[in-house]
Amino acid sequence: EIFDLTIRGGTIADDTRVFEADIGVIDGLIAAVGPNLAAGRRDIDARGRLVLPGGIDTHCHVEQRSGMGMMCADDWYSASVSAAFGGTTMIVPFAAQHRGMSLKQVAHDYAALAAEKSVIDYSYHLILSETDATTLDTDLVELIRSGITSFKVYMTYDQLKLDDYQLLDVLAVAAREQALVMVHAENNDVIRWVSQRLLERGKVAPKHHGVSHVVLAEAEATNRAIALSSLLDVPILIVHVSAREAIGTIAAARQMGAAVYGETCPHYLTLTEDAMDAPGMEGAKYCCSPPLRDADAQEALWAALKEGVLQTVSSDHAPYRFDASGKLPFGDATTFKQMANGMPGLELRLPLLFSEGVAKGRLTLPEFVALSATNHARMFGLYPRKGHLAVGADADIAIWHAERETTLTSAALHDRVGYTPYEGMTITGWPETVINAGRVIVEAGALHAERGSGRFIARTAPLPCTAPRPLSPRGRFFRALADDAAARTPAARTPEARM
Ligand code: DUC
Ligand code: ZN
Ligand code: ZN
Ligand code: ZN
Repeated sequence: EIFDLTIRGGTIADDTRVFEADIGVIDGLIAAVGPNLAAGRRDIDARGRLVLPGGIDTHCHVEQRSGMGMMCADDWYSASVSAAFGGTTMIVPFAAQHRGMSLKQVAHDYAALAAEKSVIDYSYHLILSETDATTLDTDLVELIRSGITSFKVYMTYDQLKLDDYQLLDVLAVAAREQALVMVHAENNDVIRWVSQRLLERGKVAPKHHGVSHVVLAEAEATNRAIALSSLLDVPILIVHVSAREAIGTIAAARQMGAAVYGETCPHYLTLTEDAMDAPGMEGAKYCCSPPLRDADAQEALWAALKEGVLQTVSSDHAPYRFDASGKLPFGDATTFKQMANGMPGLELRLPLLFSEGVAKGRLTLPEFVALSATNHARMFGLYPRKGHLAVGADADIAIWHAERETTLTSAALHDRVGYTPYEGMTITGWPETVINAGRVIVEAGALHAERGSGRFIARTAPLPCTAPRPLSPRGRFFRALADDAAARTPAARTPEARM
């Protein structure tokens, strides 16, 4: 059979090795990997280029309202286009349940937006803010079984946070249904207490965001999340890890055999807290939660990626504009408590990780591939369909020019945020040609993909939830208690049950 597409002469990397070969694509799938493949209907000359799996971004906010009620500037169209230009061929953002909303309806509505607009393959996670019986026992179970096999919970933000009782309820469902729980781990009361005192003293500038989201708040909540998950011996992923202390806690738990995983983001690896000191309101551009830390934290993060303590690098793209719609709802009078939290970074996730990681010798190419694609696929139920370049996998491929230098400007990006935290920075390496399911979607700086042409990918059980490992006796005991019919009555889920 004739290949639809042959990629010829490139240097291929997957998460274990680097080798020279051609790739042949038929009907959106990789049909052959080897030397001297036959010509395709179309040939791409990849000599002198790197041929890598397309990136998978499993933490980004798209067409979503934040805990504070702000709407993202990017919808599924602009976000997916921006991702594609940065070498990412699949995104997994969040369908967010706010209090009082039906989880099923939230997921249904979000799926419709994605289907109409995404130019690349996609799935989504859920954000849970309610733990009533309908949410947990009906809607969540149904959604997990339909391929939405992961969800996020918050330990902070008054409008989203779950208390420890609720977290245990949620973890029990995840254990039963083999879903991966992503945890935003920060201690809400520590942040509230410090913030209140700063505000009372007139300390309202952006940099005080960093003061209030103190490392101890992240470290404490990380430790508590791990303790709760250990009670049921259920896997969790701590998202956006920023602090050395949190890394230490995760590493220690893993050492003890706990199924605890960690994610970090490019901004924690490349920027420091000083950015929030910029004059006037400029610092608001750099306010995210957890906040940027110091050079010592960065060093710990790079080491944790290298050592496998953290498994994924996601963008945590939080597209809020530097205007009244996001960062500055009250103009220059906006306090650090009123700004939208988060930074844009969907398009630059991989270029930054490549430049700061691979080009600077901190990461090998296989490590880069694992952190940008393979581990995302494994951890979120997409492997072996996605995340590697092997026969039978989806032809999701980014062809990189490893030496190309680019000076970053917001104007050259494809999101709708209007600024980039990396303005003026020069990076090395760029994904010039991007292929999703055999379609060349980005080439020579131009988009060749229709709105709505991306496909929903139903996910299987995440690897952390299925990897054969003996449950701890404690986990077995408390899981049995959670599975007990009495523990699953609607009444047991009400606050009155909390005696
Ligand atoms: N948490 C996120 O995951 N993203 C943006 C802001 C936040 O607090
Ligand atoms: Zn064909
Ligand atoms: Zn978060
Ligand atoms: Zn996020």
